[in-house]
Amino acid sequence: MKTIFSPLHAGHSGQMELIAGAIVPGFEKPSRAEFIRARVESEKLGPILPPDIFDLAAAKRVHDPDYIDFLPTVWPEWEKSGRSGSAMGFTWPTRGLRGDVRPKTIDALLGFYSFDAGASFVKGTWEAIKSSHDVALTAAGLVKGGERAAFALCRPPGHHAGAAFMGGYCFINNAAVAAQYFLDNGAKKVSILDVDYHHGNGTQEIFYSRSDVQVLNLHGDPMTEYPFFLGHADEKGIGEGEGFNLNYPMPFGTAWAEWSASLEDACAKLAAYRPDIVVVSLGVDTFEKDPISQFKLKTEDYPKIGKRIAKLGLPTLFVMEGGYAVEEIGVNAVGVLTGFELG
Ligand code: OKP
Ligand code: ZN
Repeated sequence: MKTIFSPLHAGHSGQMELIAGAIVPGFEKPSRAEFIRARVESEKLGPILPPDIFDLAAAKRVHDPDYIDFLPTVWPEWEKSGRSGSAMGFTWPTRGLRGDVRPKTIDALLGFYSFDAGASFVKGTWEAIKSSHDVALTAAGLVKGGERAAFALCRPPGHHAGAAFMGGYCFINNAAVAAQYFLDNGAKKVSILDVDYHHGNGTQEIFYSRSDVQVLNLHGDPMTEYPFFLGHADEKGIGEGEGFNLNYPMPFGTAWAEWSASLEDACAKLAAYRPDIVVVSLGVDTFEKDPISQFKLKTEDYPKIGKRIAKLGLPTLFVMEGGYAVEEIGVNAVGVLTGFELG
């Protein structure tokens, strides 16, 4: 399968994040994408191609246009206000505060358009976000054009980004943009299968009241794991979307036996939905050695994930999400893809 990759991801580097009481260098770092790219090459998965350049119309089909227009202004505004470091908010409109009135200063807007301090900007961040979005749409175009599968080597990731918020290393929801692109170009139904360790709260939020996108999420139980405030099993969709959102929260320590049982159930539900296309939000932070995650999948499990997805027999777009055990991220992510190709 072809891989779409842009070197512009590397401009999003050196950003800081707030975690466990300390401001630390971001776990979501450029070497992640480079290890994956190197493994795609050494495993001879297929050609690695640069993205085409798209305008933001497709992104604005799933995100609020105001939010998308805000993103490129963040770093220039931050610099204009005399700041350096990482641009991130520190005040969020939670319960009891006004989330419906758009404020005016950069600090206020960063809070307004975020749900946490986990998506911060440096100088090259917007160009990286835009390239990641272009990567997803270019790879989607290959699948639309008839390829069995394609790999969007996206960085930064996207699944925590909602219609009008960033967070959790995510800015534009690449998988959601791609799913909408398929619907706008002939598909009637798309399934998004999110196997990242963290619940894809943004993807869930974007499609929660819709029946043309089925969203299936396998993840750490939000009672104990980030993003904490979405991803419970009783969240099934609303209105028209009722029954089209499925969550599989699992406890710390979950290994292949239990994880794969959830995957099996999700794949059965997915097959019953009969989508035209599958978008896989591919995170490999389920890995036993992931530094910020608590599942116990092993390197040998990743090809089995790909194989099971291949058994669905549907055109498939893989969109890269998380994975922070940088040394092994390439082996594990590409393991899914080679498992798919052999499956
Ligand atoms: C992104 B993806 C908050 C830090 C908490 C965030 C984890 C984001 C994971 N400042 N950790 O789903 O792999
Ligand atoms: Zn994750």
